[in-house]
Amino acid sequence: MVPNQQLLSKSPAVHNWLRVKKKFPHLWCPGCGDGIVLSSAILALDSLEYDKNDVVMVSGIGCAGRIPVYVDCNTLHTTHGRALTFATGIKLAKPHLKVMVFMGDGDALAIGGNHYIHAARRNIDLTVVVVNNNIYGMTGGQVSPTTPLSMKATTAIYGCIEQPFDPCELARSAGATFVARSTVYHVRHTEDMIRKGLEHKGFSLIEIISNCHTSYGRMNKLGDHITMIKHMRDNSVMIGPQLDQEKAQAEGKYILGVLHQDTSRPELCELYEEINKRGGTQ
Ligand SMILES: Cc1ncc(C[n+]2csc(CCOP(=O)(O)OP(=O)(O)O)c2C)c(N)n1
Ligand code: SF4
Repeated sequence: MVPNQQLLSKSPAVHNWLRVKKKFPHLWCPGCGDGIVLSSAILALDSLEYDKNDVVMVSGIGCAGRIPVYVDCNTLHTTHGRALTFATGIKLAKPHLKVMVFMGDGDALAIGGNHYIHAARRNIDLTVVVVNNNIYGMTGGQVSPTTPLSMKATTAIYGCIEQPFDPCELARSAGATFVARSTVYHVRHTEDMIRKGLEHKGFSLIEIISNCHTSYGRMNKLGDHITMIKHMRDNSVMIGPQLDQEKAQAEGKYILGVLHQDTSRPELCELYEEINKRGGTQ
């Protein structure tokens, strides 16, 4: 596919950060939220004026795991569920690098669930974006740890009977020091949450609610991508002192914004550097 020159000329960030000639066309279904997450991440990086050579994007497998493939920086496309282990190694070896991780909900919380809680517990300085579409998108719609109760999947044809995880609550209770949520409807807000995550020193989790209309939407008769994204618009509330969180949760609203930030805990690479400086002495 010949890149759309008109589109490119309008957005310098696209010129700067995408592997336009090598990797396109992308493999996502038209209307998939993954493209919005990709552009928001690029705009966040661009606005912070990071040098591409200092940025690393790591992912596992899945539709969301394809996000780094299209970005012109250091990228590592690893095995399903293991992105955080590779990212941890990179960050410990080269702490000056800005390491981002992109995962789907299955990748992050099912096969990768163990790594998720331990990376958060360690408070290592990674910016972790979990694209939550409530399903295994790439493999055709199996149930994931975020599939809501009673919703259908190819492996839950009568409706899901398992209690789902809240990725933000899980990360926070495991020790993440920055936790935020947005949706692919809230494009600028998504960019802002990613930017704030990048600026935070420590384990940052940004959950982006996204649409998989092809699998999850079709199986649950949720309509096309536009209908699903409008549903996010109509069912989201911003966190703030006025918000009755319990009520919002009971009404099934998505609570968006920075849900948790703690700047008091030391970051893992800094502690590791201190030990190295002491050379093993007490
Ligand atoms: C070890 C291993 N197990 C299973 C798979 C098959 N597989 C590929 S992607 C995927 C799930 C993808 O779902 P998710 O992580 O939620 O991402 P999405 O595609 O929805 O973005 C699975 C099970 C695999 N590639 N490797
Ligand atoms: S299968 Fe779902 S998650 Fe994957 S590209 Fe299509 S819409 Fe997106």
